[in-house]
Amino acid sequence: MRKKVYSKMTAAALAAAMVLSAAGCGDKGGSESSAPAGSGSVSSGTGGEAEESKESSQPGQDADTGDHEFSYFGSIWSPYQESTPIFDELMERTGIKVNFEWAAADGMDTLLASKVSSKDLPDVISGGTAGPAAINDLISKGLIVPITEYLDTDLANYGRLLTEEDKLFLTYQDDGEIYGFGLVMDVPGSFSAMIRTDWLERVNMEMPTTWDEWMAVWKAFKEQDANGNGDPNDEVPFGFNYDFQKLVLNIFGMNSNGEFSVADGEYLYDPENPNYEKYMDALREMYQSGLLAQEMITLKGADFNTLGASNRLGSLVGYAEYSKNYTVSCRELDEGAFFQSVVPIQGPDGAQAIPARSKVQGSAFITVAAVENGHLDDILQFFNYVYSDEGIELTNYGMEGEYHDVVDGKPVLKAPYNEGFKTAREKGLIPSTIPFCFTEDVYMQILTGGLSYDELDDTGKTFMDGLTINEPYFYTEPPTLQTESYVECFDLREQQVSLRDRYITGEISRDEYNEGYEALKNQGLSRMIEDAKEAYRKMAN
Ligand SMILES: [Ca+2]
Ligand SMILES: [Ca+2]
Repeated sequence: MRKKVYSKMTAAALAAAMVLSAAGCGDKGGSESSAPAGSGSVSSGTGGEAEESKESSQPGQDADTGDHEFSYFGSIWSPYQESTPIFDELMERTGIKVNFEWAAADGMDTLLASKVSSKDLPDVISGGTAGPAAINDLISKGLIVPITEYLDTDLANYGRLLTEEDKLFLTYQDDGEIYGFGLVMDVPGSFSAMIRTDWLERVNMEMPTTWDEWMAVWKAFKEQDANGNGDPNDEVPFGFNYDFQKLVLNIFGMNSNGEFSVADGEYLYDPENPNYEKYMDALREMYQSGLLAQEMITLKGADFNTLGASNRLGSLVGYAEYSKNYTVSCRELDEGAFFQSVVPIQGPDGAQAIPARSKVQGSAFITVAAVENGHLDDILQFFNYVYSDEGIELTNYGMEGEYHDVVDGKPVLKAPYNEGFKTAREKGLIPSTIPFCFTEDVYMQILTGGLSYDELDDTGKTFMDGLTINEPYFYTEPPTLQTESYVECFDLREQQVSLRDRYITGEISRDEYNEGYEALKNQGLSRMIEDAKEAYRKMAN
């Protein structure tokens, strides 16, 4: 489908069709929209006329002309606060009141579903770090307002931060529109490989660089008592979070997002990649030789952190900050413990890459209720300010004198705001619960507590190394293209993963994997693979 022409007028018309008619008052048509004062709310589906304005109108304020406000329903998590001096200052400066309603991340989806079913849509919905689970459904129902045209106009301060590639990443496949906006974080460093240098010393080996050298080191960790606790069999030579398969796929030449990579200009499902066999075979060999954790398939989230802190893991690829966190934890068991961040593991064919952190996230969405409530302009104006130079300074550095001083023309955070991300966030800085632009400069100020690299201790240095040494090896993850068949093939994709895992752990043979995979392709994966290629060609043209 071609790009929709979707002006504010058509958005209003759509809102009337989708929301008003559902609420049982759509047949008033033009007269309703020309005289909406005091009756703008459609939040009450069953209550009488008298109750209809209770939510959107403040006493004494005109719902359509005088008030500048909107409702914001968002996910919140520790250590973020529901109200902060930064939010207050944003509202003060823009003259727009944001009526926040927060939901704990695990209750968000249920609450949102109940709002949708009771036709009580908030003006803005935010899933926090990503869109809420139901967002694609809401978009397909026409309940979300595309922001594509505003990127050059009312939301130009956001638009200016996006490259064409970023826009591609945010585009909804079905209609070519951009709906979500959110965190912009231009800090590419995020993941790193790391290795216990104290283990290397104990097994008397040098820092590995080639694939063969890494394999030799892992075998030494396996065979010897590398952690020095008297038990030669409790070491896990290499680990990775099961959910971050991309961090291993790239060792074998697939610059993947975990499922797809772009190979020779074509968007390719990883199991179709000629390198995929090599990846599966290498992991199978490593698994069977005990170089990988035998509980590999369940190693994610907190379980992975437990392993990292257990003094049993010799090397890994994961978030750069693990090098600091795991070193600190392991030192409670072994004071010589040290995870040194290193450049990416070089694969058997010489591939050496690591994904950069995604720069943009589409996590917040404007609903058709905002248009109906007359709040669209306020929303665009508010967030356009958040992404302006002044707004970026405010959300990152707070108010001058209180949160930061200006030194040599540059904002410099004061203590305690520069002492850690948790403190900064608790006090309202870098508020990831709303869309904003997180600057690399403030990230580094908080990371280092205002110290220079040389002033950091070794745990700070290894973390910083993990963020900086990988720069020559970064690749941009391809987007996940939500084609119709991609969504429909959820179960088939899961079955492919299960086949892969059973091959790696030695439960099935190569022939059995191939047979199973062919069957999945016949059941629908083939179509998904072709649709994905086609969607990418269209998008990249
Ligand atoms: Ca061992
Ligand atoms: Ca041991």
